[in-house]
Amino acid sequence: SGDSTVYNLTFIIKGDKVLLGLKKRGFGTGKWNGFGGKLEPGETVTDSAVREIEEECGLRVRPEDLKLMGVNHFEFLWNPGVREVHIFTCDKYEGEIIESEEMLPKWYPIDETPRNEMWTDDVHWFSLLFGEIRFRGYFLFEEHSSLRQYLIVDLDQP
Ligand code: 6U4
Ligand code: NA
Ligand code: NA
Repeated sequence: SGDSTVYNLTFIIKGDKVLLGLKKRGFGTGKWNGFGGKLEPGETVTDSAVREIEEECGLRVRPEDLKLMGVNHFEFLWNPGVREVHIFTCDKYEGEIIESEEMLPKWYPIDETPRNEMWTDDVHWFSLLFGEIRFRGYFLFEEHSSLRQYLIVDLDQP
């Protein structure tokens, strides 16, 4: 949509564990999150996700194995523009997990993720990923760690 910046964000899943990365630089430093980033010119959102996963944790995935679970729109009161984040899960991958300059990867049990060290919005949609419930979200931040308002629409509820 119009003037939004598009990002991808992927959570690698193995059984009851999820691979998170501790962000070591840039936007969201010090937070645990999935792997991802901004689209480069000419990339599709899935091509970009494949590239970011390999850059940030060393794993190779195929675009057709990425499952789109949600699309979130984020706005910050102090900053114009909208961030549109396409959120994927993936349970097929190859290669060895490696620490990158940007991320320190670590497996967490799905119900023991470090919520206080993740983005404030994640608590509102994270569990939907594992119930395989697709969603759309809107989040308005008034400070880096506080939400003014949010809305999540669940697309798979009967
Ligand atoms: P550079 O350094 O320009 O290459 P790039 O890797 O393209 O950066 P980066 O690392 O800033 O992008 O990407 C931010 C990542 O954080 C993306 O995967 C999107 C994700 N993200 C942004 N806002 C988020 C939020 N509120 N909650 C969340 N993830 C968010 O869980
Ligand atoms: Na990134
Ligand atoms: Na990037």
